[in-house]
Amino acid sequence: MSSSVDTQEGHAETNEELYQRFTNLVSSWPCFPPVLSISVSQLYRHDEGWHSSLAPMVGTIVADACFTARPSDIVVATLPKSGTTWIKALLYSTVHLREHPVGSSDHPFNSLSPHECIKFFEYQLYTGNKIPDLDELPDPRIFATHAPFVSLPRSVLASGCKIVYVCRDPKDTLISLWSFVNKFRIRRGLEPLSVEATADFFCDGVTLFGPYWDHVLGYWSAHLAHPEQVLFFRYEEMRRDPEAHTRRLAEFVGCPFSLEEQEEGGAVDAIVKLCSFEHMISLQATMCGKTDAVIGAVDNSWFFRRGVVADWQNHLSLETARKIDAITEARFKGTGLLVSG
Ligand code: PAP
Repeated sequence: MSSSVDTQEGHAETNEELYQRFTNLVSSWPCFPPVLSISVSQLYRHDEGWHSSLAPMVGTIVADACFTARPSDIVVATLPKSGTTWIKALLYSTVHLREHPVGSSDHPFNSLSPHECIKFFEYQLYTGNKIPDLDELPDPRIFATHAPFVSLPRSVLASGCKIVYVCRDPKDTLISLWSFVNKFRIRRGLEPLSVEATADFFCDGVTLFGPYWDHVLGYWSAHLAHPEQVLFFRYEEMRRDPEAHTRRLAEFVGCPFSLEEQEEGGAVDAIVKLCSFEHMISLQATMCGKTDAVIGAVDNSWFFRRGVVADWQNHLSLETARKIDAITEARFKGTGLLVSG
């Protein structure tokens, strides 16, 4: 795509120059080789204190500079492995229920993964020297990001558009991430990370878009300050009552189910079943499809592992679990984020 961006100095900068400028900036920040982080490539530490590999970090900064949000947009925000694929599926099928009734033979999920239906700014849209033209997309446009709240595109905040955040128990997030990153490491011929080494990096915050606790706190504070703009869900509570969360989600984004849809059509149940782990893994798009991302094509099946709560008990030592809980307790105490208060 050929376009240019006006710089503060007033001269037009090509997309290549813009990406190069931000690549140079990120390259000047501290970095951690893959042996010192949960990653397959070097992780950089952003000025705002979070970590990611080069291309998604540059994409995040380009999105901040170039994305123009509309008040009607919806942005899904998560840490990796917190339930992104699931919330994307629920949100997309809810917002598009009338065009794509659940069970229709041409439902997008039959051929596309939720990650192709709702794209990440930093992995799919603002990549490869491109500034995508998103103006033609019909309302409501839905995007996703793993970026922390402090690094969201500034127009997202200014527009007042809706932000849907999902967090998950850090121990399950860690185990899910460990398994996912090792798939990439094995594919690239790298030694898999041990669970204990992964836990150490996680606790030190040297993990994708982490520290975990900063990420969650950033969106939690935003939710407390602007509950009408930032919805805050927990994976564990979604598992417990997906129907109530789907209704809440629909209301929050301004697409509530009609009484008829709820009572006669069973729309909520149908969406919950459509997006359930068990149904999603049986889809052709999951079993055979891939999603293109700046880190390479990812098998859609890699986004599904077990989909349960507390699987960490099968992998982490009690000592490590206690260490993570102690950090969570210390960081979340008094914020209202701890389940016990
Ligand atoms: P991403 O951030 O890379 O997109 P994300 O979807 O957040 O990944 O995380 C994947 C986790 O969500 C996996 O958890 P696990 O490793 O503990 O199993 C995956 O199984 C789970 N997941 C994916 N889809 C669903 C779903 N429909 N219902 C419940 N959990 C799901």
